[in-house]
Amino acid sequence: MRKIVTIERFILDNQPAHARGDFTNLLYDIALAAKVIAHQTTRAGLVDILGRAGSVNIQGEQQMKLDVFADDVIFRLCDHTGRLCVMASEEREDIIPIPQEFSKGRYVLVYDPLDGSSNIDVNVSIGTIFSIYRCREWETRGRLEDCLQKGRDLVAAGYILYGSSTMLVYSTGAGVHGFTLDPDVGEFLLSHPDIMIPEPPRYYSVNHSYFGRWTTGVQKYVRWLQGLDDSDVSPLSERYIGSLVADFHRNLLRGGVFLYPAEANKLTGKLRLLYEAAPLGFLVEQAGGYASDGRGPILDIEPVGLHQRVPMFVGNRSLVEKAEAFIREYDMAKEEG
Ligand code: P6P
Repeated sequence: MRKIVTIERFILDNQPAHARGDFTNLLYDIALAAKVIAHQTTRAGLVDILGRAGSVNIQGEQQMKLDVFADDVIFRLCDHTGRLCVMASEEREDIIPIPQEFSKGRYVLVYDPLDGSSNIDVNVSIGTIFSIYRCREWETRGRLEDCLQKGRDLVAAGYILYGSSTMLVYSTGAGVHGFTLDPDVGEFLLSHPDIMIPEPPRYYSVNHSYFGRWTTGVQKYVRWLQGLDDSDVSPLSERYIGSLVADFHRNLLRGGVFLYPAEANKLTGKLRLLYEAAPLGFLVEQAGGYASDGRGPILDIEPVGLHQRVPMFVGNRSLVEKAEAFIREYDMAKEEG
């Protein structure tokens, strides 16, 4: 029988050289938030927490009761611990300062409290995504600049997937590790150590209904993924749940590519750089994959706004680089005239 390793034990045994109590305890805080949110998501159908909260978030999206709950849990678990200098949530317009009455810390927490929340009331898996940066300047309380950091500067990132089981997957820059929640004892136990995206890839994930809105390069790439037009790719199955964390997780464990390209009326695509693309890009590179906006690494994009969106191609490096090749040949060449 494999040894039983709790996430707390794993974090402590594997904390990076720069980490002191704050960093390690911040990861503990996130694991606790995951347990609290998981407890509600698995009961959402039983308690009055389903459905719309009657409010709209900064994205103009109807807020579901559960994503407001998740946002509140993370904030209330982390605002007073003295580990953070500032927070930013995908559900809120501006940065979230640490209240004056609490001491400030050395880290920044950027999070999407519940991505895919439109799937809540049809019982499809949903997820929380988090990113941890260092504060740029230690002596000042957190500012917007502390949140606007590129993915290459992440010190940790991860997600919680609320599905058939609840999993927490994270990296501090030393590989990607997955933990599965044992609800009976309330512990995340190490179940997927040292995750590497497998070869050959098996899936591609995209919303085909937008085919007519994509550039020529993206259209040709997707047809290539489908094995059409003299494609040389080994056959891939199409899997698209419409819940980013679930689609990403499947491709991470089985090999594949997820893409949400730019569209004629959405030149920057739909997904958010800070809350989705950068943390998942950090994870996939730690797992041997690659994340691109179609022209270059997601992790090298300098954010200019909290809610900045980017096109996203993420998964096996070979598949993502092929997307860049099609875009270079059919879109960028045309742009350069
Ligand atoms: P579409 C959910 O709303 C989300 O932000 C991601 O979780 C998901 O990958 C994407 O949007 C789905 O978008 O346009 O295909 O419905």
